[in-house]
Amino acid sequence: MGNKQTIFTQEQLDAYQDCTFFTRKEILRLFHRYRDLAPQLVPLDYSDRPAVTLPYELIGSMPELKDNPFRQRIAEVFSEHGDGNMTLDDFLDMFSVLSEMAPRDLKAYYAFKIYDFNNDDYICKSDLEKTVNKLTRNELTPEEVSLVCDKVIYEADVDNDGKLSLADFQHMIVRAPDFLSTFHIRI
Ligand SMILES: [Ca+2]
Ligand SMILES: [Ca+2]
Repeated sequence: MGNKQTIFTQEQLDAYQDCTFFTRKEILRLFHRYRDLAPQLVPLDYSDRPAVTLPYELIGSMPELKDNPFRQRIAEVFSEHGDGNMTLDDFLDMFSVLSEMAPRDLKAYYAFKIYDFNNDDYICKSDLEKTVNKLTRNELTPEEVSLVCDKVIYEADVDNDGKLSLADFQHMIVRAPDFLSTFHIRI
């Protein structure tokens, strides 16, 4: 009997490599980060795809996320059921998009979803107010936040419907890259 430990099958590792920006080594390292959050829940053998989901509270307390004002939204957007609880696949997806290897357009796509707090596929003024409050860590007065949001919408709302579509948003972040600044995480 060999004593070589198998966490993933070769096919699983190939698939993870194909759908993330990670190397095999990084995928295995992230698996162990995930497992270390709850060793009693996460088996060391994933070859039969166990149906394990870790609660948001564990994910959001990771050092890479705990100071990120968007951590809960990030976890919600990447979790399969939108509740912030994550399978290993959700977890790998999340860190892949947040990694420095992910292209800006992909980050922008997810940033848009994260800032769309009410999930209606638009960033309206109230979504933007929540976003600006978090980005500025509540250091602006409500009046200042409102002014910033009006200005952003005025400049970015190309089709003039009073809210930002994904296309409006993609235009905007070319000029306001701060809106992507919380989406770079080195793990
Ligand atoms: Ca919205
Ligand atoms: Ca618009």
